[in-house]
Amino acid sequence: MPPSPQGDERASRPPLLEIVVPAHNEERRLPGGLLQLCAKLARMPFPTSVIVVDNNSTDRTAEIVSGWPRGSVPVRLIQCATPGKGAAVKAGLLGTSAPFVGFCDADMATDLDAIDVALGLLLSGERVVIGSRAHGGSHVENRHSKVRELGAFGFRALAGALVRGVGDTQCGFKFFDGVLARETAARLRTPGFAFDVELLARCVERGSTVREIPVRWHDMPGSRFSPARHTLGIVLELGRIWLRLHTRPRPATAAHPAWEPPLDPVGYP
Ligand SMILES: Nc1nc2c(ncn2[C@@H]2O[C@H](COP(=O)(O)OP(=O)(O)O)[C@@H](O)[C@H]2O)c(=O)[nH]1
Ligand SMILES: [Mg+2]
Repeated sequence: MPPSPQGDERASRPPLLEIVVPAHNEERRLPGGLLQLCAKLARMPFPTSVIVVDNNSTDRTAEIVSGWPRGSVPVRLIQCATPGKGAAVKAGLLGTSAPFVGFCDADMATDLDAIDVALGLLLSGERVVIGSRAHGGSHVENRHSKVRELGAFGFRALAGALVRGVGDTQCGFKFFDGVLARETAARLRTPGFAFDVELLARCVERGSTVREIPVRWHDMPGSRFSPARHTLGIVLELGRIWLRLHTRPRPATAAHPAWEPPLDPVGYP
């Protein structure tokens, strides 16, 4: 279908909301996911755009994005040389410029209606709004194996010690004030699946609260996550996050401004 003149006009305006989709070898799930996301964003009454971040996929992921038809929601591709979902989300967030940004998974496991709630909260002053399968109002359809469930239980216990008070750090559906997201992404060092923990911990470190919202979440087949391949890496990542957060100087917050040396009246002209 050719792009409509209104679509062209809207797509040429700077987006108010930009959404990052990390994607690795997603030729099967990405087309359906992008269709859903673009349809949802096209119904929003302001310009939006999508950034898909690929890590040298060996399938048609990149081609699908570069050949995505022009419409009212521009979709662009970023290639990230560093492997891992965390590295991809970091590259995507750093490629944004909108006042509000977020990320979601290519499989759209989280029902996209939650974008309306997230954006409403950001507009009313919240700076970090995340989908939470632990929220009492969430509807979660989970088909994970018992092994993955057990791993998730252990992960939550460790992650809870790093970002206190957050019930679900791992739902792939997070929205932010754009400036905060770009500042924290610039400091993000975790390349793999545990990156959400570091990202949230850094937002909290900068004085932001994390608002969890209910989601409708369906486990989708075709996950890139393998308990056998990824568990050890994730535990190591959590250990490194702990070290980074507890052994480096903390950034200044409004409550704890950075110490600055007093002006030296003698050396000052
Ligand atoms: N760019 C990139 N995306 C990744 C990588 N690993 C996972 N993803 C993406 O992260 C999202 C969540 O992955 P998924 O396999 O659904 O994990 P699960 O929902 O936790 O089982 C999907 O969009 C994946 O394509 C990676 O190494 N690079
Ligand atoms: Mg998934």
